[in-house]
Amino acid sequence: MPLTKDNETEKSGVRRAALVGIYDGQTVTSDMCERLEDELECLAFTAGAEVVFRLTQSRDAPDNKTYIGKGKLAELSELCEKNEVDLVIFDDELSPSQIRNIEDGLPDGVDVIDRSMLILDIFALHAVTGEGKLQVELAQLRYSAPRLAGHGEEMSRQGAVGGNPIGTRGPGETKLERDRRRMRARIAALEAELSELERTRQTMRAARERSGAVRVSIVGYTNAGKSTLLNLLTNAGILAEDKLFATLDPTTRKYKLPSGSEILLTDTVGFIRKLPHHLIRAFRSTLEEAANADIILIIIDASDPEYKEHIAVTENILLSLGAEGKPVLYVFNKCDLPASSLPRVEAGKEAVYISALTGRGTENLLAALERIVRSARRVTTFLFPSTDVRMLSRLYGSGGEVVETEYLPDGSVRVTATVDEATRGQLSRFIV
Ligand SMILES: Nc1nc2c(ncn2[C@@H]2O[C@H](COP(=O)(O)OP(=O)(O)OP(=O)(O)O)[C@@H](O)[C@H]2O)c(=O)[nH]1
Ligand SMILES: [Mg+2]
Repeated sequence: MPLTKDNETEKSGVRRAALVGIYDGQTVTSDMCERLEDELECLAFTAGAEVVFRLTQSRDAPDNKTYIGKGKLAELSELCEKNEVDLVIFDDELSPSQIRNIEDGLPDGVDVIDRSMLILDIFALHAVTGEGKLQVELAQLRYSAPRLAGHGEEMSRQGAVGGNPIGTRGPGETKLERDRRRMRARIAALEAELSELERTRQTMRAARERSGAVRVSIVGYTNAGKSTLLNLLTNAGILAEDKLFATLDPTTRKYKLPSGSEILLTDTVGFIRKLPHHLIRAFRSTLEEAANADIILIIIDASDPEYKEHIAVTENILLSLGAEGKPVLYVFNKCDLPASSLPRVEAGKEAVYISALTGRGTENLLAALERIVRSARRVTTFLFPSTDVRMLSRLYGSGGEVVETEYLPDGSVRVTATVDEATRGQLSRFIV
């Protein structure tokens, strides 16, 4: 992909990049734009590029043809020439025609990529497991399919002349058509392979659910410290580093809370603003697994001035994955670092303050978690033998929601309901 391309810069391994963004002055102020570009620079750095300069333009909306205005594009072209830049990164997803138009306005040999492509590149660099690699490849193909350049469309189609030669698409097919067909075939193959893997994972998930341990997922903005926290608690040995999207594959570890109850903690892929929808789609099953936990820990980098935006992005992605109504604990991390002010959450939400690096504050995190585990409701199936059917009233009286009731021929009753830990404890001998 672009950041490790075959030109002279490959010798040093680093491409010289420029960042381009626009801000409207209202939803995004120039101050905020600066910080958003810091984030883009981090992404570029993570992907192996060196940012030489940044260019921003204040305008209400992107230009249809060239994203930035014509004059600005000319300025960008000059700056690229002067600074020997060979890669320009735009902070938004560009349309295929915008990419072409911008490239036409820049010196030869300068590549244009957008934020989505940059994030896809990072995912491709960081994917480790087979499933992660397949998910990234699928997202990349879906992203590039509509962007395949139209070169060759004008090629002759002799083979197609005089009817439709069944099974001999070869000579009549342009290179573009062939590329598109291959892409479609590869996409279909990847989808099939991934759904097979997903089935295996569902079986494992079902086994975990039967184990009765409460599932707690650690989610949050990329680089917030999710993996560091799981490592701190469970010595999971996951790679945690100051790079964006260090983790792509979920890791689950058992953890015993001080009171003795066992939970399953899962660390998963991080979120970011404008996370390409192709990635969300390709990683949907991974993300849904995180969102489907019994309890969600949202980890936030408390030292980041954009922390509120990070919370909003995280909450929105969780909502889109169907996690509404789950118990959430907000965990402000990196409290060992200086922050401009003590970050807070809205009234009614619960927050703790920790440093996953030094371990400070973990006792508060665990105490809060214990409380939530005790009150968290979980879907549980009970089987009451005919002799104990009266115990049903205790279940109904617990305030949980009954999902399904089944009266079996032998007089026993099987009930699936969402119940809290206390009720689970009282009725534990009936749990299936
Ligand atoms: N100062 C400080 N640094 C921390 C703390 N927690 C994590 N870090 C650092 O922040 C960086 C990111 O940590 P990770 O645990 O990889 O973050 P993550 O949320 O798993 O990130 P992704 O997997 O990339 O989404 C690493 O360099 C950590 O050492 C903390 O409490 N204090
Ligand atoms: Mg991580």
